[in-house]
Amino acid sequence: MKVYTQILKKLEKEKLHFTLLDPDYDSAEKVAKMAEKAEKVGTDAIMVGGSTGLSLEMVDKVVRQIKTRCSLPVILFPTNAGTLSPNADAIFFMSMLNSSDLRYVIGEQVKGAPLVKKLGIEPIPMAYLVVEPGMAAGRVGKARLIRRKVPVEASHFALAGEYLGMRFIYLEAGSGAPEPVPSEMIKITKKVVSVPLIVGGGIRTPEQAKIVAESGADIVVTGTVVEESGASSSLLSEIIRAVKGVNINISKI
Ligand code: 1GP
Repeated sequence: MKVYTQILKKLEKEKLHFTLLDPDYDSAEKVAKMAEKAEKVGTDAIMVGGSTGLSLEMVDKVVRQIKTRCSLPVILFPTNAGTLSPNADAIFFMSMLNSSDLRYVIGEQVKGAPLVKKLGIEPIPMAYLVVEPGMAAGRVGKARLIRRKVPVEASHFALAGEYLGMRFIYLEAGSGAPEPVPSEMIKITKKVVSVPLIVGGGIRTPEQAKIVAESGADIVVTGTVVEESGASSSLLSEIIRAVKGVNINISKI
């Protein structure tokens, strides 16, 4: 079954949690062990990506290692067309709609599309929207950051993404952001879009994960918390429990 179909099927039953792993972190073996732990505590997919300093070799090595230890779908979360591992199950074929640089809106996508076809990786179209503070993703992608105080901006971008045919909308505060995407922004965005909403960046506690899910995120992404907690997976386990404890209909009421 295609990764996209698997995700939609799971979303009929519960909210999901994806773990983002940065191939730049230490060794491929270590990253693969994190994926293994994340799977054990109930994460639903592994995303592989990072904003800076990645090579195809690093990404591919990490993807291959992860596949030996973990049976979850591995989805590429790329910054550019140069890091497309043929061993990944799928790729978030994303456009940063609020970038001021065409390269991140359509340039890298034009370079990457023939490669994705040739390698046979499943592309999952996604609108990627970077919210203040944006962190490295905002800087590298030259984002015109969506202002935290103007939540409606996010919903307009999201709706445009949906009308352009994107299958997912990703609201991103940036990896390591001091705070997650504001709750009000998630609520307003969820109200207008009908495709699944992914929210990530700055989620470090089960309480924050719960608020993000209750506000309307269908999929919650955490990265830093997994990398920082190293050997311990109890915090991740609590975060996942908090996400899955939120009723899928809560934001439809
Ligand atoms: C970044 O949203 C992800 O793209 C994860 O962010 O590292 O802050 O969890 P964190």
